[in-house]
Amino acid sequence: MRSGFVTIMGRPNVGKSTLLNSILERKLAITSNKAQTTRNIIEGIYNDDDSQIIFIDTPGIHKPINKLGNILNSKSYNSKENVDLILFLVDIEKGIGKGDMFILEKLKNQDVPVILIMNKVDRIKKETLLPAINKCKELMDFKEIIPISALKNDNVETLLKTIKKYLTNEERIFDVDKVTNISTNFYASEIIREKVLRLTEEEVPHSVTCLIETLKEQKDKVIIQALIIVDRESLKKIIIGHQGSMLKEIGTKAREDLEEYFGKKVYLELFVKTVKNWREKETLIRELGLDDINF
Ligand SMILES: Nc1nc2c(ncn2[C@@H]2O[C@H](COP(=O)(O)OP(=O)(O)OP(=O)(O)O)[C@@H](O)[C@H]2O)c(=O)[nH]1
Ligand SMILES: [Mg+2]
Repeated sequence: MRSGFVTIMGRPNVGKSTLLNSILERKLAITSNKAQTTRNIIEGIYNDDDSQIIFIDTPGIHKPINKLGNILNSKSYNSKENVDLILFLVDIEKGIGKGDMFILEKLKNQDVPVILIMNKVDRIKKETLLPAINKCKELMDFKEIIPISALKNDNVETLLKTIKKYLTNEERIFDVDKVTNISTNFYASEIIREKVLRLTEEEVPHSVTCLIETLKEQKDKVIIQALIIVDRESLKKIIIGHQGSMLKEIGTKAREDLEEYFGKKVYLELFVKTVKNWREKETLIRELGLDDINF
């Protein structure tokens, strides 16, 4: 029996959360084609007969342009403390760029072993793979270089097998029925945020926050009231859409996912609210008696 903590790091949008979901064979972390989808450290626990691996999905590391960006980056950097292994993900289609190199420099000066994962191999021509791997060998002393497609679940089994070699604990750390550190309320709010990110166009930035006001789980149904908070009146308009059409679609798509998660009928009511600034947002969250988990 082997167990341990493994952090998944990399630039935004390289597929970290997709990989976590693929390994766990369930949707735990939300994903979208927009950068900075993940804002919190999300732990997902993988169990099989001879191992337990606690995966830590982190926000993509990027050049911060605001307070939120700084917070996200520090959450990610801190995730490499006390882990057995770092999975450094890159997007093989885009290639290794300045942003990846910036993170690499930080990974060089520490003791935790690093595996380079070249994700999105489904997007490249086969014959370009080997030269790409050879080029990466020069960048750093990676313990291994593994090409995968997180989306198509390609080579993920091999990756798992490799990870197991680096686990240092000899007993399970958590009960086998524990899957994650995130709460039901947080998951529900994330699903709504995912639909906002996926359904709206580029003009909706990542300042969108979703909060659960009430979540009542009953025997045969779940009743949820949630708040979508934005910092501009124009964004509110986009999210509501023509005659409420966008908000309706966000609600329908979120409800479908939540029904699958709860395994019962979900009644979901969404409200959109504009706040003038960061401070007003924090006050509103406090008034509602909610955690600041989405920041
Ligand atoms: N074609 C292809 N697309 C992928 C693959 N893995 C992830 N994607 C897509 O890449 C986009 C970003 O994926 P995420 O998992 O949200 O990326 P992330 O690294 O968690 O991003 P942040 O949370 O913003 O740091 C999504 O649209 C995914 O569907 C892959 O193996 N192949
Ligand atoms: Mg993510």
